[in-house]
Amino acid sequence: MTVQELNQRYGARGRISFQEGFDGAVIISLVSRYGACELSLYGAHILSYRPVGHGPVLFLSKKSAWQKGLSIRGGIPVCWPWFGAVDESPDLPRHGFARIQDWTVVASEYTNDYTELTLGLKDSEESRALWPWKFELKYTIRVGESLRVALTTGNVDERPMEISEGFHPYFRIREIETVSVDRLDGARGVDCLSGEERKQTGMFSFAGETDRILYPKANGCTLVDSGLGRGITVTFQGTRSLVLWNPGKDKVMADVEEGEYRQFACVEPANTKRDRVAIPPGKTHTLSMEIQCRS
Ligand code: TA6
Repeated sequence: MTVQELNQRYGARGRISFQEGFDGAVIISLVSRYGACELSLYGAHILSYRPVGHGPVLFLSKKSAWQKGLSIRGGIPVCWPWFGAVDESPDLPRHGFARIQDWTVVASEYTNDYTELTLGLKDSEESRALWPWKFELKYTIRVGESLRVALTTGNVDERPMEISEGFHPYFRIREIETVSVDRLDGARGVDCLSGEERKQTGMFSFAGETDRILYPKANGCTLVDSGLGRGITVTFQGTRSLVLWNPGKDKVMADVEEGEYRQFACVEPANTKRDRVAIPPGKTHTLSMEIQCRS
């Protein structure tokens, strides 16, 4: 569908609009009385979220690639149908292919309290060449008093399916050394850099390059940012684990400017390769996340 057709069919003045973006991607704006969010149909990638009364909640790298076929650095990447790399097939795209494919618009809805969009992705010749399963993905994004997202995997194949997945939000912060994450005390977990099983004690902080999987007792945590004087609460369903990542000062990344690592922290509800989800034929599984910003 063209941008004009999308606006005619799913748009709503002042609430939902579609426009041409980078490299032929469609950019969508969702507005409610509590805040606004922008996303690209390419990758179903949330690019920005700004609640009323707060600054931007998400980080976007100044050096992000804006080219189809490449992932966007920042915002909320959707990692599916695998999280991270596929060890036995290192040439496969990291974090799966959902974030580097064009999605379609399935539905839009708005009320006095929220604005919502549902996107879809189905298997294709391209996807089956990477991952030989038939699937139907539905991704719902709701901007209300919080930002709520839900990713539902439908196994429309005749065989059982196994996925790993995750939301990979880049939260904008003042300074990586002055943020911490609460409610992770006592969580068991793994340091992905050393492979060491490690239990978290006290508030979690990002000391240098950080890549940890934690299994918190609660299904939520708050990224406490003393620099910006705010907390970003992340609650999640459909997984028991969180990935916490920051590349640190020494990791050179082509799409992250030198020093930019200080301005973001990733707190990722995910079913990683250690926690793959089995979905029988004809069944579904949903991973959801809610983000709320408080001063
Ligand atoms: O956040 C966990 C992680 O898997 C890290 O290991 C790091 O690779 C990060 O994701 C970013 O991955 P990307 O493929 O987007 O560069």
